[in-house]
Amino acid sequence: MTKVVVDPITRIEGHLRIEVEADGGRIKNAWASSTQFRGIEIILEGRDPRDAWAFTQRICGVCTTVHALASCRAVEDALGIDVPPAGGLIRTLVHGMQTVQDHVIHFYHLHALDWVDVVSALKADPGATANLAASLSPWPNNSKTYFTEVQNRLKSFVDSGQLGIFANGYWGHPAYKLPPEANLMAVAHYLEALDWQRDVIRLHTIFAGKNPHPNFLVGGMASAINLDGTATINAESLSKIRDMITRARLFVEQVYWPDLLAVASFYKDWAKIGGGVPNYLAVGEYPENGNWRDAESMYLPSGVIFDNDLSTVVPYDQEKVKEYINASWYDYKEGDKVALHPSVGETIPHYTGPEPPWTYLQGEEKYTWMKAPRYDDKPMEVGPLARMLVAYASGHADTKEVVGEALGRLQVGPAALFSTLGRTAARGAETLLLARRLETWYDALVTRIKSGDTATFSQKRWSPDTWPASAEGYGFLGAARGALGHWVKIQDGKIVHYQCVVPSTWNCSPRDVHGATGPYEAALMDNHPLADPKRPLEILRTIHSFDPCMACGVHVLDAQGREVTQVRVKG
Ligand code: NFE
Ligand code: MG
Repeated sequence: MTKVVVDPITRIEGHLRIEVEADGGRIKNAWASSTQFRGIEIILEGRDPRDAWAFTQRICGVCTTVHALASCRAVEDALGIDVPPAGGLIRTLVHGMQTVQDHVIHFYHLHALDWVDVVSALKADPGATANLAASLSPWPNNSKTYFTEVQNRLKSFVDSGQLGIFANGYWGHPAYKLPPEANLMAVAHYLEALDWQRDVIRLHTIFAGKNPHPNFLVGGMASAINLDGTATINAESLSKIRDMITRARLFVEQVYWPDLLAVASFYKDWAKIGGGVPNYLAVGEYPENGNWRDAESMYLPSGVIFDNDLSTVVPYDQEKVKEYINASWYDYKEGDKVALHPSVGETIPHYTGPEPPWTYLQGEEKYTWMKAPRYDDKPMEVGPLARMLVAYASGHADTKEVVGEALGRLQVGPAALFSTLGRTAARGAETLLLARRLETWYDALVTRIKSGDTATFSQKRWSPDTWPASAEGYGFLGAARGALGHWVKIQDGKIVHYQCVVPSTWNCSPRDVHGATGPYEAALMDNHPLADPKRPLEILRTIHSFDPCMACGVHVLDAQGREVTQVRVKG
């Protein structure tokens, strides 16, 4: 057995350590550890619930809207606050564009280089690259001149001995399969996506003041609409929004989606690797009438799939969510073996591991700062794949069309979705659906505004005098990385209890009391190759396919700011 430690996993948000045991070119066992502790749930206690969104939003700088929205919903649920439709639709647009931007950044900047060899792109013929790109898409930038220019930029990086943002890749690894032209095309789009994402996310600055960390408001949005105003959302700013939405859709349709399918076609063996946990959970998202309480209005449905069975979607019930800590550096008052529902959840940090720098955490009973959320006592994968599977199995027409297109192009059946490649393809499919749907939501908002319905905020229950002495609420969100839940208790106008169960906590969860592994661990143990333990490219492929965010997942700071930066391989 060869023991391999990858710490930190790069091109993610936060601090993630992966340990595996491998034999004969396959991974036999895996442990996922989040190595940094924070404390957001604790610092919310005693605060005004109307401020909670701004604190929880700082959990993460990547999904910079999602905790704010989940928090607003939790407080609105507790206090019986309704959001006016125009305010709700603005939230849908803000969250929708967030997800589209986040998924595209993930593909090009966090994940593509697991599949795309930057150094090989130097060998590409720019004319042939232009022909390849033209065969895939009508995107106007795909000319020989353009690819020559990108290749020259890359050459100057390499000639200077500084690959810059492309330093430290496993270039030349035999698991890279793309021809040089496909590599050059993808690198060009990597660079182009940097400009694109900056432009389209300006939607947040118009609707919510800034990005990252746009402004939200319990009871609606702090965005006044007056078509004739100058400091409000007006006809001119709406037309800018419309342009951003079009730009978002065109890039996704003509660049991201064709690139993804083209790259995937060279890696079809990854449709049989890295599935792992066979259970999938989606909470539903994107209220099309602006009312998050209206399950019927959700563009993407909620539901749960067990054992890879796409014939049955079980309704989601938040009461069935519980968190274990038997393998996590926390205590529960009732001991280590129980699972607690988040409404009575406890955050009592208690580090019991060895003094860093660690040799191995495997073999320790507790090995991570992640708790282990379970649904009906089962580990669950959450995220775009879970959402696309739940939607597909529920007969959601748009999803069936787009996922069907991908399966047809790759000539694989739906079972191929339960894999590393399936996870990455599902994220692209979801991006395409949302990028197209943004226009529908924009039109719904404009129709409302034209009819004179411009209220974005409800003041009715703003004052604490109107609140009950005690209240309890649950807010959910179909966040970019998956199902997110916030649970709040309010007493005499103040927060007395707050818990977040977050997408990356689900996916990076450790073993539970039954010994069941979390999704990252299970995926690495599912028919998983590791050709060269010194260059663990395959581990990156599968872990990145989940789009990990440790900041979200632990949401709870290492006071000593420890840094652990080696990749260690022990024979
Ligand atoms: Ni920090 Fe976040 C949340 C996670 S969702 S990225 O919630 O996990 O995109
Ligand atoms: Mg939590």
